[in-house]
Amino acid sequence: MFTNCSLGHCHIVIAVILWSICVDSRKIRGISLSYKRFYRERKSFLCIDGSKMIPFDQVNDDYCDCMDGSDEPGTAACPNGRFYCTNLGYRSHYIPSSRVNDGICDCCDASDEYRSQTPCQNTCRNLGQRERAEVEGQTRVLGERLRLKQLLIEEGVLTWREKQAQLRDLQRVSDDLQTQLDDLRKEEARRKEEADSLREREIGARDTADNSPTSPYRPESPISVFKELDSNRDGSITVDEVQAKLSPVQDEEHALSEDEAVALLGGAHRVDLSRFEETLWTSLRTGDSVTIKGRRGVPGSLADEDPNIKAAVSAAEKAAADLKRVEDAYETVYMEIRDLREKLSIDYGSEREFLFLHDQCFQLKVYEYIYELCPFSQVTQKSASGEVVSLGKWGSWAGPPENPYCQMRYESGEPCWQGPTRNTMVMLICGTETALRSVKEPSKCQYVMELQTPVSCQPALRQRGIHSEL
Ligand code: MAN
Repeated sequence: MFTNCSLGHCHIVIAVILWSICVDSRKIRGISLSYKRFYRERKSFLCIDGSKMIPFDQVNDDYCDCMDGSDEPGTAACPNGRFYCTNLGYRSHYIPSSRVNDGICDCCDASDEYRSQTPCQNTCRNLGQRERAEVEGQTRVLGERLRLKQLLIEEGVLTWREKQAQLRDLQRVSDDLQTQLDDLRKEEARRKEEADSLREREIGARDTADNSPTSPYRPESPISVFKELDSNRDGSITVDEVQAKLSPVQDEEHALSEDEAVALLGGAHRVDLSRFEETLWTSLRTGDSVTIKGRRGVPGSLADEDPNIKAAVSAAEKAAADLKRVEDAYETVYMEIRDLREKLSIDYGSEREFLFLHDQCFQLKVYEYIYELCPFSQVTQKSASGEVVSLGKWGSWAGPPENPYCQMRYESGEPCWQGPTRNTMVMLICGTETALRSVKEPSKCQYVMELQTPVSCQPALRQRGIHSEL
């Protein structure tokens, strides 16, 4: 370029180049687009803080004139100056102007080292591309997580609806059972009444039978029983005869002891008919302590003989068995309803996202413990010996007011030895899978868990602004 020029011409050309570099470096370096309006080439420059007016050629002249450093944006002259890296293709930012031409590349567009020996490369494009690819990757992952979140919400809502329907059905079943139960209770009362009146009738019939030798339902008389027990026909009943012929009502196999036999004979070892009627006969008639071996029913009762009484007794027994069966069934259903109600009455807040967590438990082994989190229910810690300790029962959502659903509190667990009651805070974090990720015990018996789930992902990924153009 200079080969053909005269020395005078060369001087002029060099001077023009140096001047243009100088003007260039003074006017535009280190200033953002929005600040350009303060640096219009006029005769004078007003420091941006308004403190001083200086001739424009003192801007970027490597001498600090303004208190706020605004006259030297492109040089290191002012201690508080700042240099704007435009970084086209990546992110713009300011650096302290002391770093201008310090031999270190700070701006990716190399603009801060315009007069240094360090050969800085413009790497903004590459950096921008890399970051954009990274953000795109993150956006893709987030998109996938949000899709999963949607599926889980739908699944949860579906389950919730099913449970509601189940609850309504169970309510109907329970109402029906209640009606049945009421009917059965009435029936039972009726049968009891009937049994009582049958009993009365039995007593009446016995009295009649006693007075009428022709009655078809004549009950056994004390004489006939006396004769039956008096095996050797010596006109008295002895302890041996009692032990041989009688047994306890509850256990026919069991023999009566001598003392028991003596007690039945009113303290005697032998009784005649009249003593028999006052002692053993009375015991046999009540039928609740001893009976004649191999004999059904109470001696002297009509129950074994009168078909009406027999029918009444077995009807009453059947009614009682039916009642018991229905009552058991009712109890089971009632418990089911109660459990379901309890679960459904859990306050999920306005968020239905978390319904799918219902009825699920998550485990994580940390050192010797296996921790288990059953959301909306409880947290436990199982030690190597198999002992299970409660780390808290579901309490409430505990996140900050702007996002209460990012933390769960489980409280009132097992009391800690010489310490507080065990409590657990569960932090919900965004991730592809739903799993327990960590358990810590930052202070004694106070636990912190991380539950990862797509349901905690939020649509807005906070992206740092990358611009490809000014
Ligand atoms: C058990 C565990 C621990 C807890 C101690 C406190 O070993 O529940 O997590 O720190 O008790 O005594």
